[in-house]
Amino acid sequence: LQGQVIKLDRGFPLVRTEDGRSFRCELARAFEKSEDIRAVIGDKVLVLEPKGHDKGIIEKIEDRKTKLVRRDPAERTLPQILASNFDKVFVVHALSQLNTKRLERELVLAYETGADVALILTKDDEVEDEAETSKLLDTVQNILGAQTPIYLSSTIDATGIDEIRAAIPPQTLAILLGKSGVGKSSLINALVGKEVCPVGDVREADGKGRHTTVSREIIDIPGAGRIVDMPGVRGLGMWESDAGIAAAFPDIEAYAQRCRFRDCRHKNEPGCAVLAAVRAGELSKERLASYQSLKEESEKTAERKREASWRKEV
Ligand SMILES: Nc1nc2c(ncn2[C@@H]2O[C@H](COP(=O)(O)OP(=O)(O)O)[C@@H](O)[C@H]2O)c(=O)[nH]1
Ligand SMILES: [Mg+2]
Ligand SMILES: [Zn+2]
Repeated sequence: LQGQVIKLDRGFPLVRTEDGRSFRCELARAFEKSEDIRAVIGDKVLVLEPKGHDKGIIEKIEDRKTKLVRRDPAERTLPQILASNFDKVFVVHALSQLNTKRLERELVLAYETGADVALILTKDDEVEDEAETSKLLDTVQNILGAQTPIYLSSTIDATGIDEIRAAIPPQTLAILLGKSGVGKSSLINALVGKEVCPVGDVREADGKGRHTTVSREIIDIPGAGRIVDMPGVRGLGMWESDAGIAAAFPDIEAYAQRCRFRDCRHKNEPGCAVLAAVRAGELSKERLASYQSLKEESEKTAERKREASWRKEV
């Protein structure tokens, strides 16, 4: 049977099969021999249902069409896949607590997945001053580039909920990526129209509260597609993300085309078009600094990976 991993918690992965049933499945023995293979949320799988066995068996994990990858927080030379086969990534921030550094990083990871990317700014109701809202939108627009849609939302007065639902058409899967406390669970509840996710207390969420669940589940939105929250994504360490960085900083990549040296690092090289853009006031110093530090992080990962594979060969 073909199926998809729709829930991950402490138990075995829950798989929904094409005939509409859901049951727990374990990975076939063969996987144990190969290195670190896990089923992740969204994985398309082939399962067997052996007679007299209380679980199904995942025989095969299909190639992942899209995937969200971060550096494994425990093992710095390994990537960790958090979700797969989604069509859209919603990066979620609270309008009132915009964190541009974090936004830049999340955008890189989101673009790197190859899926469509959009931004949701929640808690619109908390910013009452319209001038303040448009100032924040300006800031965000400068980070985002023109292609990425922005949705303002509030679960208090239902702002943006219908628009976001419409952006998740039937048969598609969207994932939410954002810090704990920004309102992801509330948003899912609003999209579904009833309480399907527990909503956390802000103080608990931004403190060391371990009460938020570690489970991930794909939720059906009536009349639309499906959605999954990525809770517990605390550290978003960069895995190699050159494509994501290029997509998140198209302005800088465009200037860099005109640098005199192809391997220009935009630090102090002569004929650097990126630094010229900063001097001309076309590009902010802060944005260039973000670009450079993300780039360095991505390169460091690549280096560590090379070192690790060297060690393996020796
Ligand atoms: N004012 C306001 N508060 C919200 C909104 N959405 C969520 N919250 C609050 O923000 C806190 C965290 O919400 P939750 O959905 O659990 O965030 P999550 O950790 O990202 O899933 C809760 O106290 C919610 O009541 C909103 O649109 N407006
Ligand atoms: Mg939540
Ligand atoms: Zn340069």
